[in-house]
Amino acid sequence: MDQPIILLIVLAIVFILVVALGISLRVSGKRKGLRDERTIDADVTGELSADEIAEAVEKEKAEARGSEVPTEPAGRLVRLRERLAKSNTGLGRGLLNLLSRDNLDESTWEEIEDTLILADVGVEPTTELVDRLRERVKVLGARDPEEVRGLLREELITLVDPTMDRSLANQATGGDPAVILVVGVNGAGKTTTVGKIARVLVAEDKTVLLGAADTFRAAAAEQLATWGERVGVETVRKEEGADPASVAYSAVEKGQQDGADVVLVDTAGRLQNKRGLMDELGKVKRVATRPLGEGHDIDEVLLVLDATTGQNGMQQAKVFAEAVDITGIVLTKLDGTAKGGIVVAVQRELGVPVKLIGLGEGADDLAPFTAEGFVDALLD
Ligand SMILES: Nc1nc2c(ncn2[C@@H]2O[C@H](COP(=O)(O)OP(=O)(O)OP(=O)(O)O)[C@@H](O)[C@H]2O)c(=O)[nH]1
Ligand SMILES: [Mg+2]
Repeated sequence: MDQPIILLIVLAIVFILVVALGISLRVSGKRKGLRDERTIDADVTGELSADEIAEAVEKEKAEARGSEVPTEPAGRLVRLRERLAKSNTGLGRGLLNLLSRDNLDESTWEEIEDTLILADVGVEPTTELVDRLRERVKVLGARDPEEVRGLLREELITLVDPTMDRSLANQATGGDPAVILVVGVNGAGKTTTVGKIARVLVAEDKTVLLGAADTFRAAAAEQLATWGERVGVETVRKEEGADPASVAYSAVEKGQQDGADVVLVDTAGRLQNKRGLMDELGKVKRVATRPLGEGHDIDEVLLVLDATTGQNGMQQAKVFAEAVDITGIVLTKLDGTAKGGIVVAVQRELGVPVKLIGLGEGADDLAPFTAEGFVDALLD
């Protein structure tokens, strides 16, 4: 062979070797970079507990699904309590200021009554509370502000009633999903609340399905489906003007087939008169659980009530309560009002517990209601 050809072949082999070496160095450099990043992550986050690792895995999974990740429940409650405390300073602070006056005379007690009534507590519960508090302050001769605060706390908790069962139907029984119907006047926050509840349930590892039984306008089903996507759950919907009861039926049927834990049914609030409301909600309620057979009635009917609407809202709530048996109340927009007293009034009026409270428009702005937690937030 000619010498130049041999030289060319040698050069080509050297070239290939150099390129191969270059590629392998780059790859190992990238790997090292990744390793370094991971080490930094671990340094920043420190030791991860099993829960934190599980949460991180869930987060990645949810991100892969393209949906948002619910905040961890404990953190959410702390944040919500802060917000509730802020929004209700009017009531709690007002009462504490009045009670810490040197002289608790007749006019001071009247002012205490006025403060409670202005916060929508209702006349009857207010009178009860003030009478009991007056009696106890007198008997105990309590003058120390901390002592008086303690008495007020106890009496407020009694008024809100810590003995009520505020749990929510949240799991399948015998293969049947729990069915929750959400009702209330338009704008109260029904659709938002359905989204928020779904998110809490998803965070608890429950399988959830939404039913868009507000067929009054196409945008309603759209809004619900958007919440569904956000939270990572499916929405059963039909065309605008479809029979709401048939949507509820289909949602529950699918929920049962899919082995869902909970089916949440959103309804329309825009009903012209009481007769129409009774007919429609009554039918939705009856038909929804038909796929589950005899003996499985609806598990929960939640009435969503806007806390800022005061007496007017209470009147509307009564109409809904007459139309359909309510099992729990969701009081929304407590972030926008100092009138937290409506909790007491609405429970009295309807005889059912406030189970959840809405404290903002965000997906995590929903908290379970407890008498102690609520009163402590008022008095914070
Ligand atoms: N600040 C605040 N806003 C809320 C809360 N809950 C709902 N909203 C807002 O209230 C408005 C009405 O909420 P929706 O969920 O659409 O009310 P809806 O009852 O479904 O209304 P219709 O479908 O028209 O009957 C929206 O702008 C919500 O973001 C809450 O707890 N706090
Ligand atoms: Mg709606």
